[in-house]
Amino acid sequence: MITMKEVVREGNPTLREIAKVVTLPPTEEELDVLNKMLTFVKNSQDDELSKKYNLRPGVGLAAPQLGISKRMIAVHFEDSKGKIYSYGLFNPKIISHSVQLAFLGGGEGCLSVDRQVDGYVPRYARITITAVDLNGNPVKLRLKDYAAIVFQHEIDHLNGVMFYDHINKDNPFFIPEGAKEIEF
Ligand code: K3U
Ligand code: NI
Repeated sequence: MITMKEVVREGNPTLREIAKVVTLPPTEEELDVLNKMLTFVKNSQDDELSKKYNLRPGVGLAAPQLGISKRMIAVHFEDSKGKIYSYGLFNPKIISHSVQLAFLGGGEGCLSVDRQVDGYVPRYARITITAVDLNGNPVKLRLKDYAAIVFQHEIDHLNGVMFYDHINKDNPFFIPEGAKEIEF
C-alpha cells in the first residue's frame, strides 16, 4: 500500500525530469504500481483511512511523485455536477486545448509540496487528452474547468513542472486576460 512515506517532496530530482513513455502493454509491475496509485488517491479521500494511515487528501497522483520517472497518473474526484472521474492512465497526452485559461480561486496544492504557495495557477480551461487506461483500453477525454485543471496538474508532473512554475512572479494573483475563475 502506498502511504505519504513513498511520496517524494520538492528537491527530489525526479520531480524535475521528463518522465519516460511507458511501453505498452505495461509490465505487471507497472500495472501494479498504477493500480496502487489509484487506490492511494481513493484512500486519501476516505476519512477513516486517511486518518489511520496519515494520508494527505489528494485528487490525483503522478508516478514521478513516487520517484518513478514514467508517464502514469491516477485521478479520483467528482466535479461540481457530480460527475466522477476515476482513472489510472498510461501515457496521457494533451492533444488539443482552448485558448481561454482558467484558474482555481483558492490556488493549488501538491502532495509533494509541504508548504502553502499562494497565487493563481492559470491553465487551459478546456483540454482533450488521449491515454490508455488500466484495462488496456484507449481513452479520449474532453475535460473542462476543474477536471481540466486536475489533469493538467498531473500531466505537468510528467514533464517536470510544478504548479508554482505557472504563478506570476511579480503579482501572484495576476489574472491573464479572459481567464475564468473556477470555484471549488
Ligand atoms: O486538491 C486537493 C484536494 C484534496 C481533497 C479534496 C479536494 C481537493 C489536494 S492537492 C492535490 O490533490 C494534488 C495532488 C498531487 F499533487 F499529488 F498531484 C493535485 C491537484 C490538482 C489540481 C489542483 C490542485 C491540486
Ligand atoms: Ni502535485
